[in-house]
Amino acid sequence: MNVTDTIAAVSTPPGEGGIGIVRLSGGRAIDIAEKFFDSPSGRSLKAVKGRSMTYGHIIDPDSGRPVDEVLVSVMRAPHTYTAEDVVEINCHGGFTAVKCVLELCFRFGARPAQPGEFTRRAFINGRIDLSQAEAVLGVIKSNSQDSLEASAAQLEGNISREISAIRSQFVDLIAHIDAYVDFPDEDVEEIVELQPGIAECIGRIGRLIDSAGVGKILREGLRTVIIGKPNVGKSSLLNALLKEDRAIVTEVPGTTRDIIEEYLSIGGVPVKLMDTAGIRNTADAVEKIGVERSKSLIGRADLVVLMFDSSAELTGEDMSIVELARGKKTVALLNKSDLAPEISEDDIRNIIPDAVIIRTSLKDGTGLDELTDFIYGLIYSGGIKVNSPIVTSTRQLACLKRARDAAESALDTLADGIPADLVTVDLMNAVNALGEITGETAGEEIIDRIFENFCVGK
Ligand SMILES: Nc1nc2c(ncn2[C@@H]2O[C@H](COP(=O)(O)OP(=O)(O)OP(=O)(O)O)[C@@H](O)[C@H]2O)c(=O)[nH]1
Ligand SMILES: [Mg+2]
Repeated sequence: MNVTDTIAAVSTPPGEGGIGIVRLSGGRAIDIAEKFFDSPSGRSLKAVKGRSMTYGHIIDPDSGRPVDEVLVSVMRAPHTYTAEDVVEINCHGGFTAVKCVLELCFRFGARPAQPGEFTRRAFINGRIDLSQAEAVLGVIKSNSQDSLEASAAQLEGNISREISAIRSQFVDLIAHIDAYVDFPDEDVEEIVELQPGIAECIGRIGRLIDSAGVGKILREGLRTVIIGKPNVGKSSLLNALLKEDRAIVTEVPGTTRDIIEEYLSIGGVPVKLMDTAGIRNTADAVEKIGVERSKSLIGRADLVVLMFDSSAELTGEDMSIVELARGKKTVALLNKSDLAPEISEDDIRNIIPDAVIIRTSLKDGTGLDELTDFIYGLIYSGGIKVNSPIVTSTRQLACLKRARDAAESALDTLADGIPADLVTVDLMNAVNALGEITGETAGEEIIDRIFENFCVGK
C-alpha cells in the first residue's frame, strides 16, 4: 500500500441525517479540498496551521455550480486521526450532496478509501497499535455502558501498556540469559533467578486470559434464559427489566409460546435476555415445540433465571424444571412475593442446595435491584473490574494463550536442566506472540483480517 496517496470516503452512515462528513487523509488532502472550496472571507485552507474549521461553499470548478454549504475542518499532520493531513467536509446530511463532494475528491486526485483504511493509517503511522485499532471497532460496536468503557480504556492503551510491560520483562530475561551465556563465570548463580521472573510473567498473562471471559460477555452479552412453569411471571420479568411492555402478560398459563429475545443493559452489563414458553407437560403441539426450544436454550445459557410462583406450592413440574437447569449457573427467583407465601427459601434450598435465591414481586418491583447486583457480581468476579484491562478480542486471547504456552515451556526447559540458551527460544516465542497483539510482530495477513471488519470511512 502506498501510504503517501490521499484517500477519501464518506465517514457518516448512509441515508438522511443532520450532517454527512466526507473525510480526506494524505499528503494532498488540503490541496484537493482547496480545489472546490470557496470561502466568503477568501480564507485559504492551506493557510490553516494546526487545526481549524472554515465556513464556505463547495463549488464544482468545472461547471461552476454550487454543490453545498459546508464547514471544513482542516487538521494538520501529525496530530490527527491518521497522523497525516486530514480534511473533513461537513455537508448537509443527505445522499446527493455527500456523494457529489466525494466525487469531487476523486476527480481531483484522491482515491476511494478501503474499509478501515483511516484507522489502518493511524496504525501504520505509529499513532496507535493494533490492540488500539481493534478497540476502535469495539467502541463502534459496543452495546452497553460497560462494553464501551472497556473498549475506550483499551483505545486509550490499557491493554497495550500491560502487554508491553510483560513483553519487556521477557526481553530483559533474554538479555540476562545472553549475558550469562557470554560471560558464564561472572553470574553463575543468577541463572536460577529466571524462574520467578518467568512465573511472574505467566501470572500476568493469566490475569489477562481470565479477563477474556468478561470480555466475551461485554462483546456478546450475557446469555440469560428465564425458565419456569407457566404463569410464574417470566414475561413480566422481561418487561420489568426492559421497562416496557414487550411480551404479552396474561393470567392465562401458556401465554408465551415462542422465545422472545431482547438485548438490554443491566447495571451497565450487556445482557441477551430470553423469555421462554412456560415448561409443562402438554398435548398442545405449538406449546410443545416452544418447550423443546426452551430446553435447548438452557444448554447454551451463561445464566439461568429459574422462576417460581411463591404463592403456590411446588409441583412436579417445578421439580422437572429444576432438573433441566442442573449444572448451569442459576439464580432462583421466588416471585409473587406480594402474595401469601406457600414456598419458603428452605424449600428451594432442599431442591437446589447452593441456590442463590431472590424474592421478587413484579407487581411492586421488589428484588429487581438485588437481581441487578447479582448479575453485576457474577461478571466482575475474581478481581476483574470494568476499568482493569479486559481482553475483548478472540484474536488477542489466542495470542495470549500462545505466549503463556511458550513461557510454560521455558519453565519446563529450565526444570529439565537443559542449557539456558535454549530457554531463549521459548521466551522469544512468547515475545513474538505478545507482539502480535500490539502489532510489532503481526504479519500483513493478520493486519488485513483486522481491518476487513471495519466499515469504509473509519
Ligand atoms: N401478584 C403478582 N402477580 C404477578 C407477579 N408477576 C406476574 N404476575 C401475574 O402473573 C400472571 C402471569 O404472568 P406472566 O408474566 O405472563 O407469566 P409467564 O411466566 O410469562 O407465563 P407463560 O408465558 O404463560 O408461561 C399475570 O397475570 C401477571 O400479572 C407478581 O410478582 N405478583
Ligand atoms: Mg410468558
